[in-house]
Amino acid sequence: MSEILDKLFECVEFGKINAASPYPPQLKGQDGASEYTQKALAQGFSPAEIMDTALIPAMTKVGQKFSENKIFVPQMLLSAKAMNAALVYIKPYFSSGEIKRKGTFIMGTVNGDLHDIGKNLVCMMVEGAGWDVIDLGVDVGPEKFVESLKQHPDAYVGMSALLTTTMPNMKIIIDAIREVNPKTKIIVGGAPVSADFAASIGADAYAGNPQEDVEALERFREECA
Ligand code: B12
Repeated sequence: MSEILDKLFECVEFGKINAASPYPPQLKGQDGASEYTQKALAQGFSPAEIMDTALIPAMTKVGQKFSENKIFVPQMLLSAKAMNAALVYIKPYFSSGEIKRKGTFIMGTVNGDLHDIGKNLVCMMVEGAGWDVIDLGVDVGPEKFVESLKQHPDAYVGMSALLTTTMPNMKIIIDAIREVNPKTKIIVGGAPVSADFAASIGADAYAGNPQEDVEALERFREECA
């Protein structure tokens, strides 16, 4: 890999957003993901090459480190921010069709629940892994999920719940989705949710963290190919 893409990988892995950002201390005063992405494009690297050899592998590594408790929420948030700073320059190529998205992921925190920190992390990591993400926000009931699925019938769905009192709403939403689109793959997550609970409400997968979510989406994509 070229030095510039190595540097971009490092910026995303360690959460160096741009030249002005003081974090992480070992990269203080150096360019960040924003500058390196612009430089890489100016030097003729294709957006797809930048995504596939620097940005996505860096986010995959971040996801793995988070799964293994080697880094924690603040570090992952900074990495996701660095990724987003890079994506600002890459996104125009998604809309032009030069880069293909892997698919669409519709995500929301279920009705009655306002916790969105985990959901936002999942959205950022999934977007960083090359998916189009539709974030429906918090307090999302069955109607909104179904409406979004009507607009994106091939999308995969993710739901988050942080309250034991809102976990049952996941089943109501799944039942509503199955009525209109029985084949939609649905992933559930959130601190009180477990694999057993996911199975009991008819979800297709449980994922404990954003990395597992990305892996489940990749599995579903391969199954559908
Ligand atoms: C921050 C917080 C709040 C904030 C939320 C701010 C926000 N914008 O989200 C505020 C102050 C608003 C809040 C309010 C309340 N909260 Co609160 N809150 C928390 C707290 C401290 C942290 C949650 C958090 O953000 N964690 C960090 C994120 C990164 O972790 P996470 O959400 O679990 O997400 C990770 C995974 O679960 C996973 N994930 C999450 N969603 C999904 C989805 C998918 C598809 C996948 C694959 C993965 C995934 O990925 C993330 C990264 O690994 C927790 C305690 C705790 N330690 O968890 C209590 C907690 C969740 N809250 C609790 C309660 C009771 C409430 C209130 C009812 C309090 C009250 N009496 O008003 C209200 C409810 C408001 C409502 N209707 O939702 C209880 C829930 C208890 C229970 N058994 O249900 C907890 C556990 C605190 C406690 N110990 O009592 N809360």
